[in-house]
Amino acid sequence: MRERTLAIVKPDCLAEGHAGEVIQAYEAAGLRLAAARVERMSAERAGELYAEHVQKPFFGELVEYMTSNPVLVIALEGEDAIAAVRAVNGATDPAEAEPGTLRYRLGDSVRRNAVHGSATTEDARRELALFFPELARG
Ligand code: 3AN
Repeated sequence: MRERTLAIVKPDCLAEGHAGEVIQAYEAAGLRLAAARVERMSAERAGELYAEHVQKPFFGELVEYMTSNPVLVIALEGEDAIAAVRAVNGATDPAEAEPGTLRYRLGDSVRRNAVHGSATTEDARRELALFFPELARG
């Protein structure tokens, strides 16, 4: 099914100059960019992005990290885009990520894991609406 999803190049990954490598990996997986923007997230927006984790002990440090420097927010589209991005990203913990995945190559730890990708159809819709409201429909 053709889908849209949201990916984010996290602050340290963007600052270290890996944005091109991330985009190349998504394009090599058959996805195409629908929109992209560099932005410094507000704490409010980071809190909305990670609303499902609000009760977790790491929530505060997660918001602090995601707002520490600009990120690259990317809307991607293509066949099964949600699963495709997550496959390219790899496991949440880089130590458990398959060789060749972005988190294996670029992630430092479960907290600093290089990239974000929407987890479900519902999350993709909600996250696209947060960053690219013009794409959220369809
Ligand atoms: P994913 O991003 O693979 O969907 P989630 O939704 O479980 O993974 O986690 C969202 C973000 O929260 C992760 N990308 C990571 O930055 C952070 N995170 C997840 N688990 C932990 C943890 N145990 N300690 C610190 N940060 C975490």
